[in-house]
Amino acid sequence: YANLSLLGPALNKDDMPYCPKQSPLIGGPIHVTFPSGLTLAEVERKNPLVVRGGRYRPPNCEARHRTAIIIPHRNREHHLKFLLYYLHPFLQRQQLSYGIYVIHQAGNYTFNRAKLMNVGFREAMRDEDWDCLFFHDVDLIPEDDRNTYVCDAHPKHAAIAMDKFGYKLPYKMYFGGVSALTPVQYLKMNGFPNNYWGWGGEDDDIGVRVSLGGMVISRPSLKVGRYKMIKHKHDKGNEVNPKRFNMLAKTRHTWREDGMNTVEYEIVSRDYQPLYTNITVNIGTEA
Ligand code: UDH
Repeated sequence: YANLSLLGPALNKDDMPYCPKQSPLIGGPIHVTFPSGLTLAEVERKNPLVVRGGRYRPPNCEARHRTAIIIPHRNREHHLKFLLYYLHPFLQRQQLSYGIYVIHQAGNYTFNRAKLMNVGFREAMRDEDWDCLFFHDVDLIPEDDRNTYVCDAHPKHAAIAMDKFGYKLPYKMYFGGVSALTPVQYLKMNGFPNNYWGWGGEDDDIGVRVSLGGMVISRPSLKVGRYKMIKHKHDKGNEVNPKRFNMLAKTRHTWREDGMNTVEYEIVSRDYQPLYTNITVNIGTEA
């Protein structure tokens, strides 16, 4: 019998060809609805190739991009379920290697979205050398497959067209909802601010940091960067921050002293759920 080794080595992961530059699985607009009775078990069943901690690699090709999704979270399990329901298949159609991180603020103290993002950045980078991080509100569902979750040459604001703003950019410097930065871009602007407690201002501070870091905002087209927001009321524990305008006026003096270089926190737990890595963190209280 012929020596089987003459047929060459069996195909293993390292022999896989790179995925095509443009995924053939990408479609166009996504019709977003919120099916009642949806469960996380159902989402798991629909995503059999997602492994522990919400990680995925394309099965038949080597991904060209490694993207981490960072979701700041507290008390929005209902939204998280819908986001995971849409996001997993969406990222798989884009043939990305990806991981989803939910950064859960422990306790009942005032919410701090931007600081949770800094935690997410550090904790995700501990795991893997991600080449792009998507900072993603839990209640925003992408509505077009062509909104690729990869980074650009400059920090990207992906949620340019949200339904709640009539699918238009509300103002030129808006940087809220969903944004994407490479680790180098993130560190160039010293990450996000740690001192915005409560609702508002932090996203504008981040937008200002982009230009203070010597960069500009990159955006997809209005046609592609569309998002549907899951309707909700203001959360308890995330009251409007009355100091936000005063703080914003000072960003150019404070950004070097407050951000990724000063973030302090205590990990309460890191657990690997089937559809995401949950990091529960104590981020302290306002100074
Ligand atoms: N978040 C939580 N839990 C909270 C507060 C905020 O998980 O208690 C996260 C979540 O990812 C959310 C993000 O922080 O998507 C931003 O907070 P937000 O949704 O409150 O901010 P947004 O500006 O909504 O999207 C404002 C409230 C809308 C009230 C409109 C009433 N008509």
